Amino acid sequence: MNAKEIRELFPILKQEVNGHPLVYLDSAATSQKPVQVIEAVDRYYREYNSNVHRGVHTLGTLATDGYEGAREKVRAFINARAMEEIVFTRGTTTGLNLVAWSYARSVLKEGDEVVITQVEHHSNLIPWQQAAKAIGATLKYIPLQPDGTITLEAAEQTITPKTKLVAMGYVSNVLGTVNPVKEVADIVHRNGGVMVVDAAQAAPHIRVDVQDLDCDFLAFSGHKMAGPTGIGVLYGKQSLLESMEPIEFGGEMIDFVELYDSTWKELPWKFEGGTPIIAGAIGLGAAIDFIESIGLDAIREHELKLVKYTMEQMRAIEGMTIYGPEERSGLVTFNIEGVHPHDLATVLDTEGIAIRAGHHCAQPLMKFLKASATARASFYLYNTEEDVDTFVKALLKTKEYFGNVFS
Ligand code: 7TS
Repeated sequence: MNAKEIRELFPILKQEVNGHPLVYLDSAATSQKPVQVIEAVDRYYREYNSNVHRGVHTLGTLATDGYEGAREKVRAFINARAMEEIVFTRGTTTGLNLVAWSYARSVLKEGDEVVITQVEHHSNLIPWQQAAKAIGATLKYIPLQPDGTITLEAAEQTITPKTKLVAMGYVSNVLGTVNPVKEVADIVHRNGGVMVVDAAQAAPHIRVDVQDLDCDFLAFSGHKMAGPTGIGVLYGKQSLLESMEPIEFGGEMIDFVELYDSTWKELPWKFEGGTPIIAGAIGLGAAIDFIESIGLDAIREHELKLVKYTMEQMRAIEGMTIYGPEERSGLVTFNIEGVHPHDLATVLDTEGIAIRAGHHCAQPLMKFLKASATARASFYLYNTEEDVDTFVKALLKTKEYFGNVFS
């Protein structure tokens, strides 16, 4: 299937916005959903909506099978050893917070080190800031190269036997950098720590294999990979998850409850207190089937071609700054001299083009880039070269407009 055929499977992309065919270049914020995912969620609500893990009635069994079937799809998708290692969460943010609240706060001690980078999304930065403060641990940053990349030498120098936890994004949501998380995990393990991977921008675009990476925890969101909002995954090595306490208590996650004490269900359910995100999980399962039917290699190849095509054209525009290294995932973050990114995004919107402008939830990285804000175009499997052409044409028009107004 080519990108145009794939695009046909996304109903939202068929509309006009502000009188122009929609060009959606904001998939790093959230991706659009194919008809297969929309229908899977719709079918659940129309045909077998019911709570899970309790009823003996037919709909309850169907809902439980759908929910747990989705867990197995996630397990296979990231090549985890066992379904016990797959915890459904609300998204990447919730997954990382679960590790910070449960694992970090119980295992780390005063004087231990937590290591992250200045590239991180706030969701993979603030939970560690807060945990380090609460514990009295030291938060350390791996120094960046001028283009925002991380070298293994810098990682080796920063990570020490005092480092009990390293958290790193697999793919940057601003620079598109694909970080060497497997190699960093090896450094972390040699020093006796655990490796946490933020795979929010990786899982939709590249093959994530938790056994190959040998990471200890890995979090991602369904909504960035063609699935519904409100569902995400925390992978954790079974022995670590077993040693951890839940952070949410109530229904669904208990085994026995007595007046003054209670016991928890086994993995993964002890971390899934309350009625779970049933429709979301079923939708995520359908999204995984969809992605696998296209193939992650094909998705990656398509995005690399698009991003190369885009950057070639953008570089020809005078006053253009493109942030990040040449080698990257399917996104371009940039600034055009004389045009504020918010103005740019607003003008592009009048032409039906959706891009993101701002700090992209990465204020420390903006500081490193010496930019208060940037614009970002991000691609997914449904974007075409025509989308890029429309986008570049609109960039030129906007630049010319602002040049004339302010000169
Ligand atoms: N980590 C990274 C690398 C991200 O890009 C995002 C969301 C998150 C974590 C948080 O994911 P959530 O699903 O829990 O919100 N990134 C973006 C973005 O780049 N634009 O909008 C959201």
